[in-house]
Amino acid sequence: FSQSGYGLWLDYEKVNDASILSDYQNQIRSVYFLGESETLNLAREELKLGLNSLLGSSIDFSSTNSNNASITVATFDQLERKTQRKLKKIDIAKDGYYIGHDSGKIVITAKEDIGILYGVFNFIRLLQTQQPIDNLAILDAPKIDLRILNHWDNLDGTIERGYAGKSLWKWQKLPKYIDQRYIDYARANASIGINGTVLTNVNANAWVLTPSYIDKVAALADAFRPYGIKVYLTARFSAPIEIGGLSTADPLEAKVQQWWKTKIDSIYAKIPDFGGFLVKANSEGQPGPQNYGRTHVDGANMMAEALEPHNGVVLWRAFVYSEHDATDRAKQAYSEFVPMDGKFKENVIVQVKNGAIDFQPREPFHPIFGAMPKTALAMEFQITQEYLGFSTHLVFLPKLYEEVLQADTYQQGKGSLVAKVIDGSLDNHKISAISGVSNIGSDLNWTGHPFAQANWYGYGRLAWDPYLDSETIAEQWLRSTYSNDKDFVKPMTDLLIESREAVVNYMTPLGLHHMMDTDHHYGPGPWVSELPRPEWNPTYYHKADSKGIGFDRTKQGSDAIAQYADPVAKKFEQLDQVPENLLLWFHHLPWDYTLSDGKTLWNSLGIHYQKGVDQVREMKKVWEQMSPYVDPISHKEVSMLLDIQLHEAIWWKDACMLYFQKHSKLPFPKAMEKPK
Ligand code: GCW
Repeated sequence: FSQSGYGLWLDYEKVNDASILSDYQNQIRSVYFLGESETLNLAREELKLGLNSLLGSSIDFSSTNSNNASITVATFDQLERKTQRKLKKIDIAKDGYYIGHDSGKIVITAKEDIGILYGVFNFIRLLQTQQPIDNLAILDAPKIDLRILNHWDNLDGTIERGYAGKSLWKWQKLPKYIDQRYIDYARANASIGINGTVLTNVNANAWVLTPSYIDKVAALADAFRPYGIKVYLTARFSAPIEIGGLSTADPLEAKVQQWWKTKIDSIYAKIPDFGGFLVKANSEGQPGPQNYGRTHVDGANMMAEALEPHNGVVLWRAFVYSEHDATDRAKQAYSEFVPMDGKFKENVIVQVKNGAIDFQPREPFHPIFGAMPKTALAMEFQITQEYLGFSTHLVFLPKLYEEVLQADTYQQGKGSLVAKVIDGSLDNHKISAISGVSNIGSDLNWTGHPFAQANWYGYGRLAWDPYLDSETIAEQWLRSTYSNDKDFVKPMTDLLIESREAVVNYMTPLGLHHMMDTDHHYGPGPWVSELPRPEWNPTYYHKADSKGIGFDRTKQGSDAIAQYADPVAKKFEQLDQVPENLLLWFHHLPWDYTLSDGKTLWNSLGIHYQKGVDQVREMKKVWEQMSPYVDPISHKEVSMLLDIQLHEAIWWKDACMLYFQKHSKLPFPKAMEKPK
């Protein structure tokens, strides 16, 4: 499996460092594992597999003999019952676990079965990454309640913005045929703490809500349940018309409300722990409450009311922009949603993309974060690389996620981090959620690019703990997936971390955005200006002309900056304070504008494009050195992908600079390689 990458970060190869191995072998000889349940059985099997493979020996497992077992695994209650002693109270949060030492032996405990599974996976990770285990005291629990993948999978097996093959869901063979892949998928997700999956595209097909599909969804839910994963569906707002025979989907009509209620009850009859709905309404042509003169609140609350008795939630997306307002797309979601703060029911979570435009290589954080304190807000990240070179370019996205999560909204003073909005701690929300648009498909290696696995992994780790740093995540993934050798781990961690800035440099440096070519969003298209909706044209975003470049979002321009809290707005507004990497996001500046390092804007642009190209060249060089640590097939695979990435980084540089030169009429900076 290791050659194909199918085993992801869960290939438990034998520990290759002799002294670490013997240390582990000395400390782990037998396991006392208590309890029986579907989830606990999975945890037991996982631990067996992990220990036997990593230690290269057969470890004794018992559920009766606790004598001298080197590891005890049991829920807290079971532990107390069995040992007949009151244990020191450890405050383990829901879904959390504790790994520690008790009288010199290792204990893995949790309140709930799922916590045991998470604890086991994390214990295995310690061994995989060759951490010391002689003095453990790890109390860990997820900081976000709903840690969800969003699949943009269509019922015909295609995936919108999917670059790793077809959908995993074999609708035609369900419900009776349970593909082994569903199990492997659930296991991988559980290993990083993901606990929810939206099976279908937000551009939804109402058919998934018909009884025969619900049976299929129920079969998937049954397969995922032992791994602690709930299923969700996307609900097409006009479903009452399309599959219900009604003449309207007006959320204030009693018969529409009744239709949803009956529908939802029938889903819960088959799937008692169904998670709820994700809804894209009145966005990019999708139907919604506004078709009937109603608001997002009317629509979301109607569904929420029907889901409430079952503890289901509505994830209502805030990704809206209207063709009727051409001034600044970046302002629209905020303008529409912030006035609705406080009007949504408690089981509605408004799901907001990380930035106000659309999953660009770099965007400032979405101004909605922190600005709707009375509403639970979910983060929506894109794991699939729609605007970042598909599954062809190597880009480590946790670096991007971290930047957004760590951004300070200042909505309640310094320290009002986006992460605190999302985990609910800033505004004391009962429920918190995070979504990642999946990059998973039927490709043997799951994600198209072998390194795109790191983005799935990293998303999961940050969903569990949005305060983790991306370097730690990179290192853990590299160690678990490839090798613990320091000559591999160090340069490759640096490479992963750098890869994000590289893509920004060769695609959209200095705050440029949305310059990708039409529809497919692959490759440069800064010249595109004739699409029917103005905000689909790259020219709308960079506004290059003979005088200069950039989108003026200051008071003199669209004033989008005013949507941020004061200190942030001031920073973005002022040229001497705005971060240079967002300069042209917020300002329109002359070509000869001088940057802080004394270079002109024009020259700096060329230098950034060049830097992106150079960074990819460097990535290639580093990778070439890595062949001792990676199997030859995987090594070659990534080498070929990096070749394409380099070729395309040059394409981006040349295309953009040649196009901008038509406006600036200036010679290319010396440091830039001339287009061929
Ligand atoms: O990023 C854009 C994509 C669409 C997508 C939309 C959305 C699912 O180009 O493919 O539709 O956003 O997020 O709804």
